[in-house]
Amino acid sequence: MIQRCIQCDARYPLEQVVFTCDACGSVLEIAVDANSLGDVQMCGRGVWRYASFLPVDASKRVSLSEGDTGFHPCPTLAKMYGIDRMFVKNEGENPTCSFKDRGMTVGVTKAIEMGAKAVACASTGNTAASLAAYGGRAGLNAVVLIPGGNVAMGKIAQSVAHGAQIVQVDGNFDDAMRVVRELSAETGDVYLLNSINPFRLEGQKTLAFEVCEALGDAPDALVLPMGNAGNISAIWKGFREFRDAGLSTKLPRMIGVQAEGAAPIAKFVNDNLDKCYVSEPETIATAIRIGAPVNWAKAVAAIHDSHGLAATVSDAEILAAQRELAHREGVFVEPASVAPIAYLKKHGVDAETVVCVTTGHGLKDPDAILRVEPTILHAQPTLDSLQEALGLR
Ligand code: AN7
Repeated sequence: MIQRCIQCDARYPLEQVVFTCDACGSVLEIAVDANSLGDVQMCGRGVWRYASFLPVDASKRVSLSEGDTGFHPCPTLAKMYGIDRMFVKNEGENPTCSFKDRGMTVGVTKAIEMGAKAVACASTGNTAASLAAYGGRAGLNAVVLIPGGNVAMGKIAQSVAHGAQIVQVDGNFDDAMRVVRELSAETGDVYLLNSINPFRLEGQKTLAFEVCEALGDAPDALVLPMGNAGNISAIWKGFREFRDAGLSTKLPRMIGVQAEGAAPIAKFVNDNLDKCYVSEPETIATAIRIGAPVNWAKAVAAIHDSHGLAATVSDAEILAAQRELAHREGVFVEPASVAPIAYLKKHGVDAETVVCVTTGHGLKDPDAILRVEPTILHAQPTLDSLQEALGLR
């Protein structure tokens, strides 16, 4: 395995700390020749089951048993939306309740291999919570930069609990991202663990492997939210590697969904913009309130190569779908995570088997669900009063 520039194919050894190509400035990926993996050994469960596909020493892993998340059939919603077979891969069932843990277990293991003293990220909340947990466990100082306001309460609570140094930056996520990149470039000891780090994305690709194993092959379509677009890139890479290793036969269409007010990739793909960027991104789905996605080039390639698409949904559609998924299927996820469901509710999909990736737990952001005043009945502690409150008499 080696690090490779996705644009100009320049190569860098795995031991080199480098996030963008010295030659052309584009992002890097880990080149894995899955054809040559031979008989792949898959033992145990979760991310490390797929250690043969990962570019770090599994015996030194920093792990909290990430991956192996719930894979839930959604027959009620499938029927409502006119879809043959619909599943939710619920990444809220990871240790810190988001998909970031898949990447962080590999990324922090890499940080230890590289002798880092500290790990850092800019984050809309979930990366920070995950970095704080894994960094703390590994004995590293964790530095998390969050945008001013608009970070969900549960995520901040996690970063506090895990003992991170939390810096609120006067600006949005994109500003925080720029300055944390400057910090890690300046200070060799601070290892950057945003999704511009290709090692982190290697962990995230294992979601594709789990889905293939659960279904016996890849689905026809995979729908997921996009922010920095690391996850769609990672998962698409995973599907290709599993197929190249002879472990699956199909590839899914990759459907990336953004919130209307923060949709640089959907606009870039659908409206032929010359730059993948929106200023002042705004959405209730604060996790994906991102205007300058660092992995846009990888995501655009994934959408193009898979014959997929990039779409948008409104905040109102997100909130409606959030309740519908929780109510009808018992799966409560945060607003960003439900963008794929909102998309399917609105448009359906021309595919037999569809998998939605719900990326983070609903309790991360209790304020979002409680924006609409909940109906809470009141009763005296007597049977009469209870029956009356419930309208049973
Ligand atoms: C719940 O934590 O960017 O497209 O800083 O928390 O891979 O960026 C979070 C992103 C989707 C988008 N769903 O994933 C961060 C951060 C949830 C998220 C995304 C995020 P990418």
